[in-house]
Amino acid sequence: MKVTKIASALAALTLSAAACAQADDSRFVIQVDNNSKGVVKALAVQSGAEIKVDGEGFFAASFPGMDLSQVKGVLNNPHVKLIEKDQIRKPFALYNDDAGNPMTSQLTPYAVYQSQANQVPFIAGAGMKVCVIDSGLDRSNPDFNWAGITGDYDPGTGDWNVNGGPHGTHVAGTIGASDNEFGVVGMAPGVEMHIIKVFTERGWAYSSDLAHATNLCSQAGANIINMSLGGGGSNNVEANAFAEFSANGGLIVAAAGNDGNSAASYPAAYPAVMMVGANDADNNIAPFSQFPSCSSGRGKRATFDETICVEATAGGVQTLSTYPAGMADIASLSADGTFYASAGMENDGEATAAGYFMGTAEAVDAGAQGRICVIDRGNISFHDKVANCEASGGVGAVIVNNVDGVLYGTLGDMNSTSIPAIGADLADRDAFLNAASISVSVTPSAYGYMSGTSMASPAVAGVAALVWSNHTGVVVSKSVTH
Ligand SMILES: [Ca+2]
Ligand SMILES: [Ca+2]
Repeated sequence: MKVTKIASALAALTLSAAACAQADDSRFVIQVDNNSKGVVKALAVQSGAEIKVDGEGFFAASFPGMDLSQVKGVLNNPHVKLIEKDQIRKPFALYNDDAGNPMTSQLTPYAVYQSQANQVPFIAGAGMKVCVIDSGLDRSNPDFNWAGITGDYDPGTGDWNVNGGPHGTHVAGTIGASDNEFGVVGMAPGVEMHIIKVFTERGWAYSSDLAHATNLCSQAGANIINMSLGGGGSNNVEANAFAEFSANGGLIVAAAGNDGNSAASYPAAYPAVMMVGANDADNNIAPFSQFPSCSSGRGKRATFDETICVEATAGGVQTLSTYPAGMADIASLSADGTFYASAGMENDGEATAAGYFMGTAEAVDAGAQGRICVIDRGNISFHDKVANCEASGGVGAVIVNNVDGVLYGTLGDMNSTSIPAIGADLADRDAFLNAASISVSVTPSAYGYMSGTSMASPAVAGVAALVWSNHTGVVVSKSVTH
């Protein structure tokens, strides 16, 4: 099998994002016969309107500051058939995480849908084993509930199954989190893993550590290695270890790096290691994802070499995965029993109550007593909005974005509030305004979000295990012809 096929299956299409202009509330569509359109357009322009679309039997225009009845007033002409509001139509996000609380139900991360990993069954027992060289694993997370997870004790970093920070646990979940009733699901759910702990939360590793780890991965019978790590400068011993693992039929993937520039990060830049960049849920390449050149040498000696630049990308922006117990906060938001996308801002807690719309919440409002405040973004700080909700007797706050997408924010370092506060998506605003009951919860969780090429690399390692588990007779080689 050509690994490059996996790469091309994963390679993100870059779509240019539609310009995110502020929606115009004063836009109207006017139906009028083509032969009378000029007169009516002139009337519109006379009244201060700006023509936006000149269509077949209609035109659309913006009438600043006017409502529908005012526009009907200024366009009082017998040729006009109908004047109506120009409704806003938005692009949907290409891929989304399932909405809900992973502590109580299983959510499929967007990257799984994006890579179509949910359409292929992982064949357990096909001999796949992914070696995760990272910061160890919190084995207590209920999404690592199968027997085939092993690891090595390291005299420097300690037991592999004691987390050295959340990084390694998050990475491992993206590869293989169990397909059960809660948490998340990995690309190759339940794949055998071997964990090598080369660093802890504030630590780092050396090239020699990685060379040694690669040998341990081989000894453990791994056929895929994931390294969500890197640094500048090549090293001969390290390069040889990866080359040998690859020559023996293994696949090594590593993160491209998060500096958003064209610098090469090792081990990803070694020919024997597949370099993985990050894309977001809309198939755009993440701005932080490094992109070293595929060319080396100059002038006539310049050569093109796909093995020294990004070979695949996968979801690595706001990636939901496993955390060590209680090390993440996760938010959930529902209205009349339906879950909506949300992001926790601050203050652990849970509340269910009738909603109360507070506008932009710039003042205390007795109507919010005992209710969940639904608050529009804008004018004052998130903190002051939540503080006004709480001072009004509100029991929870939902701040709704004023542009597309979930509002990710915090209440700042000087937070004086205590009620759970959550950011929400503008697209869901009407659901909150019309709901009889809203539930908000911000709770310590074993699931949370991280962004980085470190999150993309394990997605590729997991997809490779998934695809390979269905085609065990083939030899995987990074050095195949393209
Ligand atoms: Ca799960
Ligand atoms: Ca490479």
